[in-house]
Amino acid sequence: MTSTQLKVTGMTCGHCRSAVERALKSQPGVTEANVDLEKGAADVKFDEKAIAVETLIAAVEGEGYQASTC
Ligand SMILES: [Cu+2]
Repeated sequence: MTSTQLKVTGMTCGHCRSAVERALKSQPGVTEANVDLEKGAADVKFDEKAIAVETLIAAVEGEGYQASTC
């Protein structure tokens, strides 16, 4: 298990926040995802053997937001 913080841009409201959180949590290997709307950050706990950070980023981008590693 490892955790990482992603920088997420494009979120404007609570709906955006839950969409990003849901997208991250639905990925296999992700155990926890907490999104901070004001900071534009997502803390993700995941199994690094099951999923790569690039895939987490792709999941966020699939919802229409921009993500990058800090
Ligand atoms: Cu929104």
